[in-house]
Amino acid sequence: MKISDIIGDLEGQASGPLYQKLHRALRQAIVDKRLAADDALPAERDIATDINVSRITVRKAIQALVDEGLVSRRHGAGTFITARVEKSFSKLSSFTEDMAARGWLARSAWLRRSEGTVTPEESLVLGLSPGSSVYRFHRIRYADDQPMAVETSTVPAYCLPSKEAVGSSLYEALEASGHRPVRALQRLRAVLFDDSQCELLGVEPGAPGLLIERRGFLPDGRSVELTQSWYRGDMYDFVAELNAGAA
Ligand code: 16G
Repeated sequence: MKISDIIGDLEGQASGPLYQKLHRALRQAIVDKRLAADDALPAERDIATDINVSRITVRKAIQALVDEGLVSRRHGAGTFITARVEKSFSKLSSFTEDMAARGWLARSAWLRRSEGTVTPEESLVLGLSPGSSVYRFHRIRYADDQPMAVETSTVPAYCLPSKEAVGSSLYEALEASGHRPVRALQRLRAVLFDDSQCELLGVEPGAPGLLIERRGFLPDGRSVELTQSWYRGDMYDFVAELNAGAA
């Protein structure tokens, strides 16, 4: 594989240091799938000779892709386009933001969007009085055209002006109404998708999934979100930074 055939002429790129131009060009090639998941990048020195830049420039551009999780280095084997999404388990980000960080466009297909009364279980988890109104959102989440997850969220009705306020991003709508969660509790469990989930996600029957339950809180401690996310097990790696001594 010759990188010059894939990214074309760097001079045509917007201004900025050379390594940023190269980084942007490689990033675009990954987003457009001209460089596909699991493809190996040529060695640094070969890229440098091929496109006539220094090895330092190539190294810095690749490091920027590593930092974004778009490529990963496999010891002794080289640098590969990441096939799976590396998702931080300790960052309170939204699906839309996670996808945007990789240059992918998040979209959703609505399965259900409804208003109702809190169930006894939701009432306990969300700390809402029986009879309180909630909105429920049930969506298939896509990255570009790739189905990634199925999600069900319950949000107290006072947190949004209406259920239609949620367009493509729940967190965007919550932020706009001043109710974006600032803290969350999460638990993650391995599951096997049931038949209907497999159909929605376009995966083989019995494919593995990750069920992540998130309870999000407002600064004053009230619960704002109870979400169950079924993420495709073949698409996600969950990563977290651990510090010795931290509580
Ligand atoms: C993520 C969250 C989910 C949240 C959603 C909002 C995890 C495991 N789950 O999928 O709790 O409701 O993002 O995404 O991260 P949105 O703003 O794109 O609708």
